[in-house]
Amino acid sequence: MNRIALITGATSGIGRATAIKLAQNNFDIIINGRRIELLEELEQEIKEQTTAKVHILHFDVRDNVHVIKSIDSLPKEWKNIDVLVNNAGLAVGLNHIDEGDIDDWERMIDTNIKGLLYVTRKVSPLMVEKRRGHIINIGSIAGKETYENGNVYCGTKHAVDAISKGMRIDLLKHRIKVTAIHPGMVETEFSLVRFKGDKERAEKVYQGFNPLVGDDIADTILYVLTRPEHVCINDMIVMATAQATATYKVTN
Ligand code: NDP
Ligand code: 8X3
Repeated sequence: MNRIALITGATSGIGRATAIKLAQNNFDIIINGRRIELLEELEQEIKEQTTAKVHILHFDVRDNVHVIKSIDSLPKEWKNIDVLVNNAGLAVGLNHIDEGDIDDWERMIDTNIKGLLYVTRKVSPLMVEKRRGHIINIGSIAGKETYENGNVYCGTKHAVDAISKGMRIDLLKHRIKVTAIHPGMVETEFSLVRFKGDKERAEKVYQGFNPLVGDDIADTILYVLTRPEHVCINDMIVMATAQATATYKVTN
């Protein structure tokens, strides 16, 4: 029988690649994001390529009322969630702290910290009930190190790191695994969002550099999810070979 995985932020990048990877490897998939047309496209693609079942949950992780309603609306068989991938997240802006935009800060805090908490608060009791489950939080190298102009984004990802440790302790007695995966640079829509649609600036981030792609992280997630029942990978930093730290990388 297939396991069921709920992936937040599945319309693009790491989340999209993970949905496809898991669907190809004996998971039925609940996909989430705000762009409904991209969720429908992904559903179609997965159904054409695999035998996995797909269910769309269209909500904004920042809206707790909608998060609650969406999870409550799941048909009974889909409530049996085995895996939650808390992936939805973003960086907005890249400024010194004295020049930062408060709206950008709030979007990052609301999405990366509060959104992750809202979804976890609603899904984890379903796992506790059956004493089984695996939560994977997508942190970042920005949650392990802090770089110039990264201030609030780094803060949100440090919070994801700390919350992941707390979840692991609290959910231990229920035998629920918690894994935090911290990628270095991955070429996705991440920089386009960070630079508010400035394509040229976003492309420069990866110019001459050989970054990770979404599928590399999807592959890591599949590895983590296919360890024996008694093994939990707590924490992983995954970087491109061309990157050593948040700020130190080599170009071709
Ligand atoms: P993308 O921008 O390609 O994907 C982000 C996903 O998050 C999209 O599917 C987006 O969907 C979704 N999302 C954003 N805000 C919300 C929201 N409020 N509610 C629901 N879904 C939302 O970026 P990545 O794939 O790179 O990012 C995925 C995660 O990986 C993030 O948490 C990011 O911080 C982290 N990360 C990324 C790295 C990188 O270099 N790319 C490195 C380290 C970590 P939609 O717009 O349709 O809602
Ligand atoms: C994304 C990677 O280095 O831009 O989390 O913060 S970085």
